[in-house]
Amino acid sequence: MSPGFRGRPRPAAALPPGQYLTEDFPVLSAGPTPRIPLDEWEFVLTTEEGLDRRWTWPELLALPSERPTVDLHCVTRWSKLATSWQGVSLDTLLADLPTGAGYALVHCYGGYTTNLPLADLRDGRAWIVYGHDGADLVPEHGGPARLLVPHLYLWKSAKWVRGIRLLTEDQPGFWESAGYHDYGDPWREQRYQGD
Ligand SMILES: Nc1nc2c(c(=O)[nH]1)N[C@H]1C(S)=C(S)[C@@H](COP(=O)(O)O)O[C@H]1N2
Ligand SMILES: [Mo]
Repeated sequence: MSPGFRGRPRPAAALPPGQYLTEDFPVLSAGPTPRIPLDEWEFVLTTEEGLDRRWTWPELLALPSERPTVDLHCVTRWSKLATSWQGVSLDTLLADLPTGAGYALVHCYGGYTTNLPLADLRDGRAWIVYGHDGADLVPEHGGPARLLVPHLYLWKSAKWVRGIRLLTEDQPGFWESAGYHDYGDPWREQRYQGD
């Protein structure tokens, strides 16, 4: 048994350019961790016409959930592979919502925002997650619930998510206004504006 050998190595192609693997799960937050009592928690989708669709905490938990296992890629260059989550697909939340919007601006308890095209929230690529590794999602990592959109850099996976506003025009969020890339595809290494 050679030291340090643990099973089959993953192919290098599993990591986007400029990323390294980490086993632990760093916490990156731009401000203090908000604590949201579950009886006050709500998630609101707002269309470009101003139509609201709201879920309380028990209503969110009552929706069909999925258990995605996904790789995370942070713009600070760490990647963590095969992380497991539980939550509700955005396809479920967006179903039958009348919208022609092309963009989404995600809002959080605490004030953080991030933007992405609405299409990137569809087709089984984004979830509102409340479970991680078989337990409730801890506050430091975004509990009670966060957005998980793992095909983009992790700053798009908004912690303590409160709502998503659908927009006809793109509007930059917190890091996007500070020089980070508007889209943030790790495989194309879209870290900063102009990449
Ligand atoms: N509300 C909120 N969401 C956020 C952030 C934040 O500061 N506030 N940081 C983002 C950044 S830059 C990263 S890398 C990830 C970090 O998630 P983690 O702390 O669970 O590793 O959360 C993202 N979501
Ligand atoms: Mo980040």
